[in-house]
Amino acid sequence: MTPSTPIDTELIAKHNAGLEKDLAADYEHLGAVLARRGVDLEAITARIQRFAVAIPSWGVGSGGTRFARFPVAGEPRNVFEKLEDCAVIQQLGRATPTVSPHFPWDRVDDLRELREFARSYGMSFDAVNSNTFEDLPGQLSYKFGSLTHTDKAVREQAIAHNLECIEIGKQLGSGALTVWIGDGSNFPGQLNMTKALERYLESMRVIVAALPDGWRAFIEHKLYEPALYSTVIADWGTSFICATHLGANVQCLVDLGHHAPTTNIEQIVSRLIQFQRLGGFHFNDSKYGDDDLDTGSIDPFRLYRVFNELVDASARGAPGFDPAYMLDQSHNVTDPIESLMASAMEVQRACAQALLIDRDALEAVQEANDVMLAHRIFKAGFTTDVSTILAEARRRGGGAIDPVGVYRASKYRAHKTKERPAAAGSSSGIV
Ligand code: LRH
Ligand code: MN
Repeated sequence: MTPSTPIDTELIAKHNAGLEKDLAADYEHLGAVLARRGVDLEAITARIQRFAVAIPSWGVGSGGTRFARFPVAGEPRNVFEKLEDCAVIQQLGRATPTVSPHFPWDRVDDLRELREFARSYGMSFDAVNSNTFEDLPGQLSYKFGSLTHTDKAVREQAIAHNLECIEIGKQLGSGALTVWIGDGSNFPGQLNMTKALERYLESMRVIVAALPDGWRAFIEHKLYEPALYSTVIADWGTSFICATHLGANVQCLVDLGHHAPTTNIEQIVSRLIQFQRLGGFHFNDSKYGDDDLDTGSIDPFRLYRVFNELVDASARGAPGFDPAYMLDQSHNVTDPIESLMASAMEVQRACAQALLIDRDALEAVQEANDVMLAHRIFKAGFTTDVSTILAEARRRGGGAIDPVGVYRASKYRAHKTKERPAAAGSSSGIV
């Protein structure tokens, strides 16, 4: 069944036709440059064509802050409209074949219909995200926590929600559950921190025991927010300890924005790979806190350093290395579709650049403690413009050489603005 395409394929072909000649010339030139460095351009392009990062369903709506949210016109009002927008990102960018859903934000009555709807666009579902950080009418409150709440009834409610997310995920064809909880405290003395973690492990054991064969659970740590003094799962160490206690199918998810600004995240990644507990990523960028800015927009060199660890692990065949790549961003001032297309490209860019590192040469000078040469060989990938590789991978995949250009030419947002009159108080989830 040929997937339906939200954007007119003629428009993509016409737009590409105007860019193909220059792309071919640039690609050939880059091929010559890389060949002199002993790098096979075709091998890199093939790797990038296979590269995939999941779209967060909550990312196609506008995000905001506690001060305000400025919804983009034609914002999706339900998960079906979110999937339509995700299909645009995939059709033009060719790097995002899966969507990571969030419940209850994406709740529907007929999950089979939802799965079929995604499949009709050639898309499928990645890790499902549970939500025990917001209260629903008629439910016990998560004000003082969820899986770690002092009240057993609240913990059981949070556990039941995660079990429901697993059931939903099974019907959607997902293979993993991401558990992020905001549990913690705002005042010293408010919480017995040891008991809180004991309650967390007790609750997670029930959830992990319900995981179907082949499924994984991802523990997502976060330094602070919404808790502003202590957070139960605040850092990779706590996440790692819990994962080792809970089972081989429990791993750690690294959201780039969930660390203190000075944290060496690539070293955390190397540790989690070494001990086979790297479950996956929520890619985004940040300057201060959990800013959820577009990936690669603030510190692309940090993303490159992270991908150096990932490419090295894959090159050496690190045991158990199978990270799930997902974006997790909040688009407060841009068109979410443009931001997500650009962000998926930045993840691909970091991967392609890290693939250019001459790892044998790097290892030799590292062993010899030739610091300057080691840094230069390491950085050579980052200082190489791989835009041509990304564009050629999109072109070969039937996508757009210039996704944002085609998206704007399609007037998709204008069409959706007419089709989707803003529903008061509607939100894609995050705020
Ligand atoms: C928490 C988080 C988590 C999601 C939420 C939308 O900050 O990163 O991954 O559940 O954002
Ligand atoms: Mn996240």
